[in-house]
Amino acid sequence: MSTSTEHFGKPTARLVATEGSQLDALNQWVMEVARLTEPARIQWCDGSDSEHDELIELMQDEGTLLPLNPDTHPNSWLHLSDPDDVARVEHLTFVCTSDAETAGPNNHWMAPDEAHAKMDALFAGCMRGRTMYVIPYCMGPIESPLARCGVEITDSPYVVANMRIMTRMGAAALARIEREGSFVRGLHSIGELDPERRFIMHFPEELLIKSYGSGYGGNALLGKKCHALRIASYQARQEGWLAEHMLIVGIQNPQGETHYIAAAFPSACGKTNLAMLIPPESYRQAGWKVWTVGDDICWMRPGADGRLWAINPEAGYFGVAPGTSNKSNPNALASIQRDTIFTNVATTADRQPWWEGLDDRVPATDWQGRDYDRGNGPAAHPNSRFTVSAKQCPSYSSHAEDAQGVPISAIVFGGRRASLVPLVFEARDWTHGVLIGASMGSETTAAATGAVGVMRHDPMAMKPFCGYNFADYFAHWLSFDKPGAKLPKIFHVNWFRKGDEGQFLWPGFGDNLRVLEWMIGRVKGQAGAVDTPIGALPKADDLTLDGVQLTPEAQEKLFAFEQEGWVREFDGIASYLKEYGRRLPSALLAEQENIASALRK
Ligand code: SAT
Ligand code: MN
Repeated sequence: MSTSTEHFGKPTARLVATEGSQLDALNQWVMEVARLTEPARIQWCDGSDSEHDELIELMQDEGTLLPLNPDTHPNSWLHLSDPDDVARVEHLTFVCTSDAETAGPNNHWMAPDEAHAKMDALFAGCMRGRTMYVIPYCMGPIESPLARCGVEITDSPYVVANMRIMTRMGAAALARIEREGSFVRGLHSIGELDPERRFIMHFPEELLIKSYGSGYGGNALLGKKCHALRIASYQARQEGWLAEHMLIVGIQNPQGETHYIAAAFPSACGKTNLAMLIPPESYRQAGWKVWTVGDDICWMRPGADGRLWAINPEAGYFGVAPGTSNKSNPNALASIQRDTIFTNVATTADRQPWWEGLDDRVPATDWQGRDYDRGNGPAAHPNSRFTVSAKQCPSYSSHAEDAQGVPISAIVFGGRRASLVPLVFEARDWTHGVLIGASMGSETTAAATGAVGVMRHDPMAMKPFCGYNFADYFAHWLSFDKPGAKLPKIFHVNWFRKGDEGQFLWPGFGDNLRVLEWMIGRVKGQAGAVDTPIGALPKADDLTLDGVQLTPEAQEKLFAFEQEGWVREFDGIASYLKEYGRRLPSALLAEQENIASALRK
């Protein structure tokens, strides 16, 4: 394929479709969308360098992409969003299943007919004078049986440039679509970028997404949250696998064994940092190594050996910039020195990208392109991002592209909890682990619009992303515990516990490896722990802590089981789970009740 454009109305010479084939279906859909949106041109994207160069050129001419310093950051660009379009919009995100119960209390629901009518009215004529880009993409290594394909239609060249980094886009994906039974359709337009005319609609029964009025990552790069989590979680339930909001990291010990860990944390809670962790000096000297497989999404399914095998469906990182530094995440920083798209960061006087927490230089312009003025708030938007190919990460795992995925030894759940929740604890068994995931709470972050720092229930960090009723999702999780299964151990962590003065008690970042080491020790039956009603907790001396300075308060609180607080926590968990009514699996309720009564003893 080439990147030349075609005029709407002419037959699509681009694709030679045999009757009844997927490409035929794709062509028909593209034509249908073109009739609705009336673009001036249709461009089939092949993901080539020349196509990319043309798009970059075009966006520079339009002023939507600004060059950064080519000496310090070659091939890197800055995109500044509309100031009202800088995060996911959970209140405008819907799951449109024929029956409201299928979507569940965890989703906003709209009847499919009503949603289609609403969206089609917005899309009518919305691409007049614009180019309509058709992006065939594959989520996951192109040869992997776990991977799934989709096609996004968009009028945003910024979306095309990001999808090229975040997915396997172009000819190979199109060939796989031709081979396969189905693909996910995603229709996107930036529309007028008007928050009053903005909706992100999912039709899981039709494997279809319609997104209008936002150009921001999670709302517009439809392969990411819309496909790889909301639609994929729905498909995964039907097909017996899991689509999760998890990083995947490989921990190689000095004996050369690598254990892969999948960890779920809400957006902007450190998934990218944990996935790219640099071991503390003493660990490095002893021979520990950390390998990054993925930083946001994990698709896993049981293999023939009964273990869970996981792939990262993405090909790049859409990471939070603020706080990323040579100290917090040197691998991320090394990754983004070239060929990177920055969104809503600040710049220095010599046009280098800059954000709070990077270093102590003073920026020249802020995320709205204004001269920097302290009085206007942070220079970089708190949810400013970098988009970069996974391959640029120095710790990128040589197994990240393995078609069968990597075997998972441990699953970790975690949130931001200033109080009560200890550094780490382990589930007694799978059912208990599922309850731990279902009971997760976390303080909200800038990744979604709305208040920051508010505690909310966020089961498995999937509250914004599960494409169906959480009650059915928990039942699906429980169903993996069957004869022959060799399931990973499940843990809960809290890197964000605070002391009485409001300071973080745990150093986090590289030192989190100490906790992962304990988990691997537990997996191998070697590390110690104390049983409590909430699970098995390490004592401070079950972890390797030489080299970290913990205050007496930290020593105490990070490893403490605070019975009274947990009684109250479990009351909260009980009322939260009751929202799911009779659909909630009885095994989960029984587990919750058993622990609640053990806590009262
Ligand atoms: O905006 S995204 O959904 O892509 C990133 C995130 O919030 O996790
Ligand atoms: Mn995420």
